[in-house]
Amino acid sequence: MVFVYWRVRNKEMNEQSKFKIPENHPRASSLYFREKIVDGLNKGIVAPEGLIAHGRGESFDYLLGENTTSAAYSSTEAAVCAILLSVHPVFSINGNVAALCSDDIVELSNLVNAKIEINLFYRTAERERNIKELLIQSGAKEIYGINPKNFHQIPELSSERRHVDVDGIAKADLVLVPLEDGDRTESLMRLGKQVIAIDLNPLSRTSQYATITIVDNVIRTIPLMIKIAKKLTNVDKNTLKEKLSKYDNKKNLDESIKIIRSGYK
Ligand code: PTJ
Repeated sequence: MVFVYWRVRNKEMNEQSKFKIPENHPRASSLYFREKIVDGLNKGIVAPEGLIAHGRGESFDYLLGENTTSAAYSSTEAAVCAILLSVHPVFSINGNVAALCSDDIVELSNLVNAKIEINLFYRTAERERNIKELLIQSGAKEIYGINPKNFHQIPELSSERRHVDVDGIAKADLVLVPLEDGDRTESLMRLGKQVIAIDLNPLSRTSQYATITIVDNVIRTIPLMIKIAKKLTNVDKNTLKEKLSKYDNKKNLDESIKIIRSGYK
């Protein structure tokens, strides 16, 4: 099933690829997404530093076998349960995530009733506008985090990420932070919010501090979350709570680290 999904996806991406990287190339998917990131840079969506972040992600992905591990599957399922149980979920979107998977982000946000907020580390008004436009093209109705009149500051956070929307992250009880840098997760947790991180590096501060850490590539995680959400949206809350109660983030992180150290998938 997963194989069929990526065969179809690679065919589509081959058609869009400027360099027509062959679909049967062993790392075709990774190369298509590399092209998307560069395209995002050229369109003023990705920060130049985003290319370096992507390269760091690629190296961890390589060590994880460029596949969703069973540990990543469990954390993805737990994350969907937590989102469906939350009252005010918000997806925090940066340049890399927008360039890699804006359509999937919008589809998932609609499925689980989550708001989308743009929150940039290398914040510029121009990139915010470009990212907003891309998300609107992908079908988003409302985008938070870009109107300074609506800003609230996260205490103790000095980076540009401290400005959050009063109607978005400021009042969220759960924030999805795909591909995140540094110390924001700790601040959000101190404010009593649940944080779901998607980060290929299980050792990052974000991964270590989040409530639920998905050690996987965002390009695989968001489509998988969509698939799981479609199955779970009509499941009753007690069943979701029971599934979530069985999840242990520390154990799951240790499992991902073990996979990287051993070289097995
Ligand atoms: O768009 P902006 O201005 O908000 O900037 C975004 C970046 C990503 C440039 C910024 O947040 C940054 O510098 O991030 P870091 O500190 O490089 O951290 C990114 C983390 O995401 C690293 O731990 C990477 O291993 C991981 N990562 C990179 N690509 C992916 C990823 N995790 C999941 N999926 C990926 N595709």
